Amino acid sequence: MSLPRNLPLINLTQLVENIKKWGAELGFQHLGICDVDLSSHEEGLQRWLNAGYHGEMAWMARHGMMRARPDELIQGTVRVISARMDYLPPDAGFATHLEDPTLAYISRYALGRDYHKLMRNRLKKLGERIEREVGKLGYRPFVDSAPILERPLAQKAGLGWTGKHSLLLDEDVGSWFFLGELLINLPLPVDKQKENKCAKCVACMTSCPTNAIIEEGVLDARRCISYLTIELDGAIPIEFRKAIGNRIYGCDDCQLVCPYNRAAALTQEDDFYAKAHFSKPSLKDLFKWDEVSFLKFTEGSAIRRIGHEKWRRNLSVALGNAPYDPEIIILLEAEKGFSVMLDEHFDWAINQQIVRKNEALIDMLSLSTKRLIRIVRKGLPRDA
Ligand code: B12
Ligand code: SF4
Ligand code: SF4
Repeated sequence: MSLPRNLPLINLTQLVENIKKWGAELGFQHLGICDVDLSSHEEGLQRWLNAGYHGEMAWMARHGMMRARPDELIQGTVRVISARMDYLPPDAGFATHLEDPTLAYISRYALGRDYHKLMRNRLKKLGERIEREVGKLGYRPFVDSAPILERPLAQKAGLGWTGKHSLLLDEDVGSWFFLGELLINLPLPVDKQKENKCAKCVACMTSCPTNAIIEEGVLDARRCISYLTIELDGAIPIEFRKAIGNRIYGCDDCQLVCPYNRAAALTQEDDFYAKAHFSKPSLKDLFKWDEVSFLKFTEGSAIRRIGHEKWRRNLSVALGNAPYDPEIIILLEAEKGFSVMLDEHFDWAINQQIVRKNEALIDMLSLSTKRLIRIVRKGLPRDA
Protein backbone atom coordinates (compact mmCIF):
# COMPACT_ATOMS: atom_id res chain seq x y z
CA MET A 1 0.00 0.00 0.00
CA SER A 2 1.53 3.33 -1.01
CA LEU A 3 1.94 6.04 1.62
CA PRO A 4 1.05 9.67 0.86
CA ARG A 5 4.22 11.51 -0.14
CA ASN A 6 3.41 14.43 2.14
CA LEU A 7 2.77 12.26 5.24
CA PRO A 8 5.01 14.31 7.57
CA LEU A 9 3.02 17.43 6.66
CA ILE A 10 -0.43 15.99 7.38
CA ASN A 11 -2.14 17.07 10.61
CA LEU A 12 -3.39 13.61 11.62
CA THR A 13 -5.49 14.83 14.55
CA GLN A 14 -7.38 17.22 12.29
CA LEU A 15 -7.69 14.48 9.69
CA VAL A 16 -9.37 12.14 12.23
CA GLU A 17 -11.90 14.86 13.06
CA ASN A 18 -12.66 15.21 9.36
CA ILE A 19 -12.89 11.45 8.87
CA LYS A 20 -15.50 11.23 11.62
CA LYS A 21 -17.45 14.09 10.08
CA TRP A 22 -17.34 12.50 6.61
CA GLY A 23 -18.34 9.17 8.16
CA ALA A 24 -21.43 10.75 9.71
CA GLU A 25 -22.29 12.38 6.36
CA LEU A 26 -22.07 8.94 4.76
CA GLY A 27 -24.64 7.56 7.22
CA PHE A 28 -22.42 5.90 9.84
CA GLN A 29 -23.52 6.42 13.43
CA HIS A 30 -20.07 5.97 14.96
CA LEU A 31 -16.51 5.73 13.64
CA GLY A 32 -13.51 4.81 15.78
CA ILE A 33 -9.88 4.11 15.11
CA CYS A 34 -7.61 1.38 16.46
CA ASP A 35 -4.22 -0.18 15.80
CA VAL A 36 -3.91 -3.70 14.38
CA ASP A 37 -2.69 -5.56 17.46
CA LEU A 38 -5.26 -8.25 18.31
CA SER A 39 -2.69 -10.64 19.76
CA SER A 40 -4.63 -10.85 23.05
CA HIS A 41 -7.50 -12.50 21.09
CA GLU A 42 -5.41 -15.18 19.40
CA GLU A 43 -5.60 -17.67 22.24
CA GLY A 44 -9.39 -17.31 22.56
CA LEU A 45 -9.85 -17.67 18.82
CA GLN A 46 -7.69 -20.80 18.78
CA ARG A 47 -9.59 -22.31 21.74
CA TRP A 48 -12.88 -21.57 20.02
CA LEU A 49 -11.75 -23.29 16.83
CA ASN A 50 -10.17 -26.22 18.70
CA ALA A 51 -13.44 -26.79 20.53
CA GLY A 52 -15.19 -27.03 17.15
CA TYR A 53 -17.66 -24.25 18.06
CA HIS A 54 -17.59 -23.06 14.45
CA GLY A 55 -19.36 -26.26 13.34
CA GLU A 56 -19.58 -26.50 9.55
CA MET A 57 -18.25 -22.97 9.01
CA ALA A 58 -14.96 -24.35 7.68
CA TRP A 59 -14.11 -20.88 6.39
CA MET A 60 -13.73 -19.77 10.00
CA ALA A 61 -10.78 -22.13 10.49
CA ARG A 62 -9.30 -21.76 7.01
CA HIS A 63 -7.35 -18.58 7.60
CA GLY A 64 -5.95 -19.55 10.98
CA MET A 65 -4.71 -16.60 13.01
CA MET A 66 -5.01 -14.14 10.10
CA ARG A 67 -8.37 -13.11 11.64
CA ALA A 68 -6.42 -11.55 14.47
CA ARG A 69 -3.78 -10.01 12.18
CA PRO A 70 -5.26 -7.41 9.86
CA ASP A 71 -1.76 -6.46 8.69
CA GLU A 72 -1.33 -10.01 7.31
CA LEU A 73 -4.61 -9.70 5.46
CA ILE A 74 -3.57 -6.42 3.81
CA GLN A 75 0.12 -5.74 4.17
CA GLY A 76 1.00 -2.25 5.21
CA THR A 77 -2.17 -1.80 7.32
CA VAL A 78 -1.40 0.11 10.50
CA ARG A 79 -4.88 1.33 11.50
CA VAL A 80 -8.46 0.16 11.25
CA ILE A 81 -11.33 2.61 11.00
CA SER A 82 -14.23 0.71 12.52
CA ALA A 83 -17.74 1.82 11.56
CA ARG A 84 -21.19 1.24 13.03
CA MET A 85 -24.47 1.37 11.13
CA ASP A 86 -27.79 0.93 12.96
CA TYR A 87 -30.32 -1.43 11.41
CA LEU A 88 -33.36 -1.59 13.71
CA PRO A 89 -36.38 -0.79 11.52
CA PRO A 90 -39.41 1.07 12.89
CA ASP A 91 -42.35 -1.14 13.89
CA ALA A 92 -40.02 -4.06 14.59
CA GLY A 93 -42.99 -6.01 15.98
CA PHE A 94 -40.81 -8.40 17.96
CA ALA A 95 -43.47 -9.71 20.32
CA THR A 96 -46.22 -9.54 17.68
CA HIS A 97 -44.32 -12.02 15.54
CA LEU A 98 -42.87 -14.21 18.27
CA GLU A 99 -46.17 -14.77 20.05
CA ASP A 100 -48.12 -15.85 16.97
CA PRO A 101 -46.88 -19.31 15.95
CA THR A 102 -48.63 -19.06 12.57
CA LEU A 103 -46.35 -16.16 11.61
CA ALA A 104 -42.67 -16.35 10.64
CA TYR A 105 -40.07 -14.56 12.72
CA ILE A 106 -37.15 -13.19 10.67
CA SER A 107 -34.17 -11.54 12.34
CA ARG A 108 -34.66 -7.82 12.21
CA TYR A 109 -31.32 -7.28 10.46
CA ALA A 110 -32.55 -9.21 7.42
CA LEU A 111 -35.97 -7.64 6.78
CA GLY A 112 -34.70 -5.08 4.28
CA ARG A 113 -31.82 -4.90 1.79
CA ASP A 114 -28.56 -6.74 2.30
CA TYR A 115 -26.21 -4.57 4.32
CA HIS A 116 -22.89 -5.84 2.94
CA LYS A 117 -22.85 -3.97 -0.36
CA LEU A 118 -24.41 -0.81 1.05
CA MET A 119 -21.86 -0.48 3.84
CA ARG A 120 -18.87 -1.48 1.73
CA ASN A 121 -19.73 1.15 -0.87
CA ARG A 122 -20.00 3.83 1.83
CA LEU A 123 -16.65 2.76 3.34
CA LYS A 124 -15.07 2.89 -0.11
CA LYS A 125 -16.40 6.42 -0.51
CA LEU A 126 -14.85 7.29 2.84
CA GLY A 127 -11.48 5.96 1.60
CA GLU A 128 -11.80 8.01 -1.57
CA ARG A 129 -12.65 11.10 0.45
CA ILE A 130 -9.55 10.63 2.64
CA GLU A 131 -7.46 10.13 -0.47
CA ARG A 132 -8.76 13.35 -1.98
CA GLU A 133 -7.58 15.11 1.15
CA VAL A 134 -4.13 13.58 1.61
CA GLY A 135 -3.15 12.08 -1.74
CA LYS A 136 -2.62 8.49 -2.84
CA LEU A 137 -2.75 6.04 0.07
CA GLY A 138 -3.60 2.41 0.77
CA TYR A 139 -7.06 1.44 2.04
CA ARG A 140 -9.50 -1.50 1.78
CA PRO A 141 -13.12 -1.61 2.96
CA PHE A 142 -14.57 -4.78 4.55
CA VAL A 143 -17.98 -5.74 5.89
CA ASP A 144 -18.23 -9.31 7.10
CA SER A 145 -16.35 -10.18 3.93
CA ALA A 146 -12.82 -10.84 5.18
CA PRO A 147 -11.20 -13.14 7.71
CA ILE A 148 -10.99 -10.48 10.38
CA LEU A 149 -12.27 -10.22 13.97
CA GLU A 150 -14.67 -7.33 13.52
CA ARG A 151 -15.98 -7.11 17.10
CA PRO A 152 -12.60 -7.04 18.86
CA LEU A 153 -11.53 -4.34 16.41
CA ALA A 154 -14.66 -2.30 17.04
CA GLN A 155 -14.20 -2.72 20.77
CA LYS A 156 -10.61 -1.49 20.50
CA ALA A 157 -11.79 1.45 18.41
CA GLY A 158 -14.16 2.53 21.22
CA LEU A 159 -17.48 1.59 19.57
CA GLY A 160 -18.67 -0.31 22.63
CA TRP A 161 -17.91 -3.42 24.64
CA THR A 162 -18.37 -7.13 23.99
CA GLY A 163 -21.44 -8.34 25.83
CA LYS A 164 -21.93 -11.76 27.37
CA HIS A 165 -23.80 -12.74 24.18
CA SER A 166 -20.50 -12.03 22.34
CA LEU A 167 -21.96 -9.12 20.34
CA LEU A 168 -20.79 -5.53 20.56
CA LEU A 169 -23.06 -3.07 22.34
CA ASP A 170 -22.84 0.47 23.62
CA GLU A 171 -24.55 2.17 26.50
CA ASP A 172 -26.86 4.60 24.74
CA VAL A 173 -27.42 2.69 21.53
CA GLY A 174 -27.69 -1.01 22.34
CA SER A 175 -26.54 -3.64 19.87
CA TRP A 176 -28.80 -3.43 16.80
CA PHE A 177 -26.02 -2.44 14.46
CA PHE A 178 -23.67 -3.79 11.81
CA LEU A 179 -19.94 -3.34 11.78
CA GLY A 180 -17.60 -2.58 8.90
CA GLU A 181 -13.98 -1.50 8.56
CA LEU A 182 -11.60 0.49 6.46
CA LEU A 183 -8.08 -0.91 6.72
CA ILE A 184 -5.67 1.92 6.15
CA ASN A 185 -1.93 2.60 6.13
CA LEU A 186 -2.02 6.03 7.80
CA PRO A 187 -0.76 6.17 11.41
CA LEU A 188 -3.88 7.99 12.66
CA PRO A 189 -4.30 8.68 16.41
CA VAL A 190 -6.35 5.88 18.00
CA ASP A 191 -9.50 5.98 20.15
CA LYS A 192 -9.94 4.77 23.71
CA GLN A 193 -11.62 1.49 24.55
CA LYS A 194 -14.89 1.60 26.54
CA GLU A 195 -15.59 0.02 29.87
CA ASN A 196 -17.67 -3.20 29.95
CA LYS A 197 -21.01 -2.41 31.59
CA CYS A 198 -22.70 -5.82 31.64
CA ALA A 199 -21.95 -6.04 35.36
CA LYS A 200 -23.96 -8.83 36.99
CA CYS A 201 -26.58 -9.09 34.25
CA VAL A 202 -26.84 -12.50 32.56
CA ALA A 203 -30.18 -11.98 30.79
CA CYS A 204 -28.83 -12.92 27.36
CA MET A 205 -27.29 -16.14 28.65
CA THR A 206 -30.37 -17.36 30.48
CA SER A 207 -32.78 -16.40 27.68
CA CYS A 208 -31.06 -18.17 24.81
CA PRO A 209 -33.57 -20.80 23.66
CA THR A 210 -30.85 -23.34 22.79
CA ASN A 211 -28.29 -22.54 25.53
CA ALA A 212 -25.77 -21.53 22.90
CA ILE A 213 -23.95 -19.04 25.13
CA ILE A 214 -21.91 -21.53 27.04
CA GLU A 215 -19.68 -19.11 28.95
CA GLU A 216 -19.67 -15.34 29.27
CA GLY A 217 -18.79 -14.06 25.79
CA VAL A 218 -18.37 -17.53 24.30
CA LEU A 219 -20.86 -18.87 21.81
CA ASP A 220 -21.08 -22.45 20.63
CA ALA A 221 -22.27 -21.56 17.14
CA ARG A 222 -23.48 -25.13 16.55
CA ARG A 223 -26.28 -24.50 19.06
CA CYS A 224 -27.16 -20.98 17.89
CA ILE A 225 -30.42 -20.60 15.92
CA SER A 226 -28.70 -18.09 13.67
CA TYR A 227 -26.19 -20.77 12.66
CA LEU A 228 -28.81 -23.52 12.45
CA THR A 229 -31.13 -21.54 10.16
CA ILE A 230 -28.52 -19.67 8.06
CA GLU A 231 -25.10 -21.30 8.01
CA LEU A 232 -25.85 -25.00 8.47
CA ASP A 233 -26.37 -26.74 5.13
CA GLY A 234 -27.68 -30.14 6.14
CA ALA A 235 -30.39 -31.30 8.51
CA ILE A 236 -31.22 -29.26 11.60
CA PRO A 237 -30.53 -31.54 14.58
CA ILE A 238 -33.83 -32.75 16.05
CA GLU A 239 -32.84 -31.64 19.57
CA PHE A 240 -33.10 -27.96 18.49
CA ARG A 241 -36.20 -28.04 16.32
CA LYS A 242 -38.79 -27.29 18.98
CA ALA A 243 -36.68 -24.52 20.52
CA ILE A 244 -36.45 -22.84 17.10
CA GLY A 245 -40.20 -22.12 17.33
CA ASN A 246 -41.17 -19.82 14.45
CA ARG A 247 -37.66 -18.34 13.90
CA ILE A 248 -37.08 -19.12 10.25
CA TYR A 249 -34.01 -16.94 9.62
CA GLY A 250 -31.65 -15.92 12.41
CA CYS A 251 -32.57 -15.12 15.99
CA ASP A 252 -32.68 -11.96 18.10
CA ASP A 253 -33.55 -13.31 21.56
CA CYS A 254 -30.24 -12.54 23.29
CA GLN A 255 -30.52 -8.93 22.12
CA LEU A 256 -34.22 -8.61 22.92
CA VAL A 257 -33.65 -9.14 26.62
CA CYS A 258 -30.63 -6.84 26.88
CA PRO A 259 -31.43 -3.79 29.05
CA TYR A 260 -29.22 -1.60 26.85
CA ASN A 261 -31.54 -2.19 23.89
CA ARG A 262 -34.43 -0.42 25.63
CA ALA A 263 -33.40 2.91 24.14
CA ALA A 264 -31.87 1.62 20.91
CA ALA A 265 -31.75 3.98 17.97
CA LEU A 266 -33.83 3.22 14.90
CA THR A 267 -32.09 2.91 11.54
CA GLN A 268 -31.66 5.98 9.36
CA GLU A 269 -31.54 3.82 6.24
CA ASP A 270 -34.78 3.29 4.32
CA ASP A 271 -33.06 0.28 2.77
CA PHE A 272 -33.19 -1.55 6.11
CA TYR A 273 -36.95 -1.08 6.49
CA ALA A 274 -38.96 -4.29 6.28
CA LYS A 275 -40.10 -5.30 2.80
CA ALA A 276 -43.90 -5.45 2.58
CA HIS A 277 -43.95 -9.25 2.15
CA PHE A 278 -41.99 -9.64 5.42
CA SER A 279 -44.46 -7.66 7.47
CA LYS A 280 -46.57 -10.23 9.36
CA PRO A 281 -45.60 -13.07 7.00
CA SER A 282 -47.65 -16.23 7.43
CA LEU A 283 -45.63 -19.45 7.57
CA LYS A 284 -47.99 -21.11 5.12
CA ASP A 285 -47.72 -18.27 2.60
CA LEU A 286 -43.92 -18.27 2.73
CA PHE A 287 -43.83 -22.05 2.37
CA LYS A 288 -45.98 -21.77 -0.77
CA TRP A 289 -43.28 -19.73 -2.55
CA ASP A 290 -41.74 -21.82 -5.32
CA GLU A 291 -38.10 -21.21 -6.18
CA VAL A 292 -38.93 -18.48 -8.71
CA SER A 293 -41.00 -16.58 -6.13
CA PHE A 294 -38.32 -17.09 -3.49
CA LEU A 295 -35.69 -15.57 -5.79
CA LYS A 296 -38.02 -12.71 -6.73
CA PHE A 297 -39.05 -11.80 -3.17
CA THR A 298 -35.54 -12.09 -1.74
CA GLU A 299 -33.78 -10.12 -4.47
CA GLY A 300 -31.26 -7.79 -2.83
CA SER A 301 -31.83 -9.43 0.57
CA ALA A 302 -29.34 -11.40 2.69
CA ILE A 303 -31.96 -14.15 2.92
CA ARG A 304 -31.43 -15.12 -0.72
CA ARG A 305 -28.01 -16.51 0.17
CA ILE A 306 -29.48 -19.55 1.96
CA GLY A 307 -31.34 -20.74 -1.15
CA HIS A 308 -34.83 -22.18 -1.57
CA GLU A 309 -34.09 -25.62 -0.11
CA LYS A 310 -32.85 -24.31 3.25
CA TRP A 311 -35.68 -21.74 3.26
CA ARG A 312 -38.20 -24.59 3.03
CA ARG A 313 -36.25 -26.65 5.58
CA ASN A 314 -36.50 -23.78 8.09
CA LEU A 315 -40.16 -23.15 7.31
CA SER A 316 -41.02 -26.81 7.72
CA VAL A 317 -39.54 -26.78 11.23
CA ALA A 318 -41.66 -23.73 12.08
CA LEU A 319 -44.74 -25.35 10.51
CA GLY A 320 -44.08 -28.39 12.66
CA ASN A 321 -44.13 -26.06 15.67
CA ALA A 322 -47.34 -24.30 14.56
CA PRO A 323 -50.82 -25.05 15.95
CA TYR A 324 -52.60 -28.00 14.36
CA ASP A 325 -53.88 -27.13 10.91
CA PRO A 326 -54.83 -29.84 8.39
CA GLU A 327 -53.75 -27.55 5.52
CA ILE A 328 -50.17 -27.66 6.82
CA ILE A 329 -50.09 -31.44 6.51
CA ILE A 330 -51.50 -31.25 2.96
CA LEU A 331 -48.91 -28.59 1.99
CA LEU A 332 -45.99 -30.59 3.37
CA GLU A 333 -47.15 -33.87 1.84
CA ALA A 334 -47.56 -32.23 -1.56
CA GLU A 335 -43.99 -30.94 -1.61
CA LYS A 336 -42.26 -34.20 -0.77
CA GLY A 337 -39.76 -35.77 -3.17
CA PHE A 338 -37.34 -32.89 -3.74
CA SER A 339 -34.55 -34.12 -1.48
CA VAL A 340 -33.97 -36.68 1.26
CA MET A 341 -33.05 -33.86 3.65
CA LEU A 342 -36.30 -31.97 3.06
CA ASP A 343 -38.43 -35.11 3.18
CA GLU A 344 -37.05 -35.93 6.61
CA HIS A 345 -37.93 -32.43 7.87
CA PHE A 346 -41.39 -32.56 6.30
CA ASP A 347 -42.06 -35.95 7.92
CA TRP A 348 -40.93 -34.57 11.28
CA ALA A 349 -43.23 -31.57 10.88
CA ILE A 350 -46.20 -33.70 9.82
CA ASN A 351 -45.61 -35.90 12.82
CA GLN A 352 -45.54 -32.88 15.13
CA GLN A 353 -48.83 -31.72 13.63
CA ILE A 354 -50.44 -35.09 14.24
CA VAL A 355 -49.20 -35.14 17.84
CA ARG A 356 -50.63 -31.66 18.33
CA LYS A 357 -54.00 -32.63 16.83
CA ASN A 358 -54.23 -35.37 19.44
CA GLU A 359 -53.19 -33.05 22.23
CA ALA A 360 -56.03 -30.70 21.19
CA LEU A 361 -55.89 -27.84 23.67
CA ILE A 362 -52.18 -27.82 24.40
CA ASP A 363 -50.71 -24.38 25.04
CA MET A 364 -48.64 -23.50 21.98
CA LEU A 365 -45.99 -21.24 23.43
CA SER A 366 -43.23 -22.58 25.63
CA LEU A 367 -42.80 -21.02 29.05
CA SER A 368 -39.52 -19.43 27.98
CA THR A 369 -41.13 -17.82 24.90
CA LYS A 370 -43.95 -16.45 27.06
CA ARG A 371 -41.37 -15.02 29.44
CA LEU A 372 -39.47 -13.49 26.52
CA ILE A 373 -42.67 -11.87 25.22
CA ARG A 374 -43.42 -10.39 28.64
CA ILE A 375 -39.89 -8.95 28.80
CA VAL A 376 -40.16 -7.48 25.29
CA ARG A 377 -43.60 -5.94 25.91
CA LYS A 378 -42.39 -4.38 29.14
CA GLY A 379 -38.84 -3.42 28.16
CA LEU A 380 -39.27 -2.50 24.49
CA PRO A 381 -42.81 -1.09 24.21
CA ARG A 382 -41.93 0.92 21.07
CA ASP A 383 -40.56 -2.12 19.23
CA ALA A 384 -42.83 -4.80 20.66
C1 B12 B 1 -19.19 -16.38 12.37
C2 B12 B 1 -20.20 -15.32 12.70
C3 B12 B 1 -21.40 -15.71 13.27
C4 B12 B 1 -21.62 -17.14 13.77
C5 B12 B 1 -20.84 -17.30 15.10
C6 B12 B 1 -21.05 -16.11 16.06
C7 B12 B 1 -19.88 -15.86 17.01
N1 B12 B 1 -20.21 -15.38 18.18
O1 B12 B 1 -18.74 -16.06 16.66
C8 B12 B 1 -23.17 -17.19 13.88
C9 B12 B 1 -23.75 -17.73 12.59
C10 B12 B 1 -23.72 -18.01 15.03
C11 B12 B 1 -23.50 -15.71 13.99
C12 B12 B 1 -24.67 -15.23 14.54
C13 B12 B 1 -25.00 -13.89 14.65
N2 B12 B 1 -24.33 -12.86 14.11
CO1 B12 B 1 -22.59 -13.04 13.27
N3 B12 B 1 -20.84 -13.02 12.57
C14 B12 B 1 -19.95 -13.95 12.43
C15 B12 B 1 -18.65 -13.36 11.86
C16 B12 B 1 -18.61 -13.63 10.35
C17 B12 B 1 -17.37 -13.86 12.53
C18 B12 B 1 -17.39 -13.86 14.06
C19 B12 B 1 -16.15 -14.49 14.62
O2 B12 B 1 -15.07 -14.11 14.27
N4 B12 B 1 -16.29 -15.48 15.49
C20 B12 B 1 -15.17 -16.20 16.02
C21 B12 B 1 -15.12 -16.14 17.51
C22 B12 B 1 -13.88 -16.91 17.97
O3 B12 B 1 -14.98 -14.78 17.87
P1 B12 B 1 -15.46 -14.22 19.29
O4 B12 B 1 -16.87 -14.65 19.55
O5 B12 B 1 -15.17 -12.77 19.30
O6 B12 B 1 -14.51 -15.05 20.22
C23 B12 B 1 -13.86 -14.58 21.33
C24 B12 B 1 -14.39 -15.23 22.60
O7 B12 B 1 -15.21 -16.35 22.28
C25 B12 B 1 -13.10 -15.62 23.29
N5 B12 B 1 -13.04 -17.03 23.65
C26 B12 B 1 -13.04 -18.12 22.89
N6 B12 B 1 -12.95 -19.23 23.62
C27 B12 B 1 -12.89 -18.80 24.89
C28 B12 B 1 -12.86 -19.52 26.07
C29 B12 B 1 -12.85 -18.81 27.26
C30 B12 B 1 -12.83 -19.55 28.51
C31 B12 B 1 -12.91 -17.38 27.25
C32 B12 B 1 -12.93 -16.61 28.52
C33 B12 B 1 -12.96 -16.68 26.05
C34 B12 B 1 -12.96 -17.42 24.90
O8 B12 B 1 -12.02 -15.38 22.44
C35 B12 B 1 -12.44 -15.09 21.15
C36 B12 B 1 -11.52 -14.05 20.56
O9 B12 B 1 -11.57 -12.87 21.30
C37 B12 B 1 -18.86 -11.83 12.19
C38 B12 B 1 -18.22 -10.87 11.19
C39 B12 B 1 -16.72 -10.81 11.42
N7 B12 B 1 -15.97 -11.01 10.38
O10 B12 B 1 -16.29 -10.61 12.54
C40 B12 B 1 -20.40 -11.69 12.22
C41 B12 B 1 -21.00 -10.74 13.24
C42 B12 B 1 -20.33 -10.98 14.55
N8 B12 B 1 -22.38 -11.19 13.34
C43 B12 B 1 -23.23 -10.25 13.56
C44 B12 B 1 -24.61 -10.45 13.83
C45 B12 B 1 -25.52 -9.22 13.72
C46 B12 B 1 -25.09 -11.71 14.18
C47 B12 B 1 -26.48 -12.05 14.71
C48 B12 B 1 -27.08 -11.04 15.66
C49 B12 B 1 -27.44 -12.28 13.52
C50 B12 B 1 -28.80 -12.75 13.88
N9 B12 B 1 -29.69 -11.89 14.36
O11 B12 B 1 -29.13 -13.90 13.71
C51 B12 B 1 -26.21 -13.43 15.41
C52 B12 B 1 -25.85 -13.24 16.90
C53 B12 B 1 -25.45 -14.48 17.61
C54 B12 B 1 -24.50 -14.18 18.77
N10 B12 B 1 -25.01 -14.14 19.99
O12 B12 B 1 -23.30 -13.98 18.54
C55 B12 B 1 -22.56 -8.86 13.57
C56 B12 B 1 -22.45 -8.37 15.02
C57 B12 B 1 -22.63 -6.88 15.20
C58 B12 B 1 -22.49 -6.53 16.66
N11 B12 B 1 -23.31 -5.60 17.13
O13 B12 B 1 -21.68 -7.06 17.37
C59 B12 B 1 -21.15 -9.21 12.88
C60 B12 B 1 -19.98 -8.39 13.39
C61 B12 B 1 -21.36 -8.98 11.37
C62 B12 B 1 -21.28 -7.51 10.98
N12 B12 B 1 -20.37 -7.16 10.09
O14 B12 B 1 -22.02 -6.67 11.44
N13 B12 B 1 -22.50 -14.94 13.50
S1 SF4 C 1 -28.98 -15.54 18.47
FE1 SF4 C 1 -30.56 -16.76 19.58
S2 SF4 C 1 -29.77 -18.84 19.61
FE2 SF4 C 1 -28.05 -17.50 19.06
S3 SF4 C 1 -27.08 -17.01 21.00
FE3 SF4 C 1 -28.56 -15.40 20.67
S4 SF4 C 1 -30.41 -16.12 21.70
FE4 SF4 C 1 -29.07 -17.88 21.49
S1 SF4 D 1 -28.16 -8.91 28.33
FE1 SF4 D 1 -26.95 -8.27 30.10
S2 SF4 D 1 -25.16 -9.58 30.04
FE2 SF4 D 1 -26.09 -9.74 28.06
S3 SF4 D 1 -25.04 -8.21 26.82
FE3 SF4 D 1 -26.86 -7.19 27.68
S4 SF4 D 1 -26.14 -6.26 29.58
FE4 SF4 D 1 -24.59 -7.74 28.98
